[in-house]
Amino acid sequence: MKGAVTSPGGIVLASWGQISSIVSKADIVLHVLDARDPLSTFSKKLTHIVEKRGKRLVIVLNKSDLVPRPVVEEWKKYFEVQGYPTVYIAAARHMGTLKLRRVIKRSAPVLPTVVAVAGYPKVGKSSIINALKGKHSAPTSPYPGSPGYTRHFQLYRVDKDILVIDTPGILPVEGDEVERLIRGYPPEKMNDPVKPAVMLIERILKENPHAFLHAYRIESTDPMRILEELAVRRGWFYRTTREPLIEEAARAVIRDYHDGKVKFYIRPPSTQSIRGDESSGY
Ligand SMILES: Nc1nc2c(ncn2[C@@H]2O[C@H](COP(=O)(O)OP(=O)(O)OP(=O)(O)O)[C@@H](O)[C@H]2O)c(=O)[nH]1
Ligand SMILES: [Mg+2]
Repeated sequence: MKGAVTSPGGIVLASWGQISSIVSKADIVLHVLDARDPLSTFSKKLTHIVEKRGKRLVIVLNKSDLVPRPVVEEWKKYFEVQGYPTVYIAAARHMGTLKLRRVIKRSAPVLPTVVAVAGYPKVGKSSIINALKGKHSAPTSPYPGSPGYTRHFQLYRVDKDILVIDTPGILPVEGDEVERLIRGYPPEKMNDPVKPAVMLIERILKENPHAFLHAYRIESTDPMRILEELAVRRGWFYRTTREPLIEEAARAVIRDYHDGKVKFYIRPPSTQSIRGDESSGY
């Protein structure tokens, strides 16, 4: 198997060579998406690899506890219309695991079956394995690169019929820029956390203009003002100039997004297709 790759932020990721090799070994691939923003965490390249090898792909919308039920139901329909069996779960709360187990067994060509879990960093791949197993076996962590994140491929037995392979995250180069930045760098190691935080704040405000009022009691809807006010409230100032330390506020916003403390979700587009053109680029 070819070696892993490292993100510019120093996070160990799965290479496409490794993913291809794991897909070849698996019967089913769970493509885990963040239910709050499924399209930004969807990898067309992964689905093409799975389809090319004739394996079954199941979309798993995780963190569905952070999204209203009717919205996650809409997303489920959205992906099913595109031909993907789809399940929504909240792995951290062990919700939806019976359903997921059922879909795995129904999709399996033979039992016992080998299932690979793949997706962007921090969508909850390892948490899903723990939820299926019913106990904490696969290490997990809250932020990209924080201790416990997945660096190696590892096989877990979930029950007598299901073996699951945990994988490090993937970050397609053609993928969403905000996600590549906030999932490719540990927040504390970002040289410029302000740019991704501003992009993230803009995306969040577009869907939920009250997100920062609810999260921080900040009324402004200007991204830089939000960062300044947050820094002031938390007492984060440059020692020399006493100006608000907006970099620290930017890191806090990114962490609070990962933690689900800033409330946000996207509704599915009504017509857009995610399948795209097979010949388009990779
Ligand atoms: N709210 C919520 N948080 C979740 C859920 N599932 C996982 N998380 C949290 O999301 C974070 C990331 O979970 P992991 O299982 O480590 O994610 P991963 O995809 O394996 O991450 P990498 O190994 O770094 O690629 C952890 O803090 C989990 O507690 C969920 O269903 N709801
Ligand atoms: Mg993991």
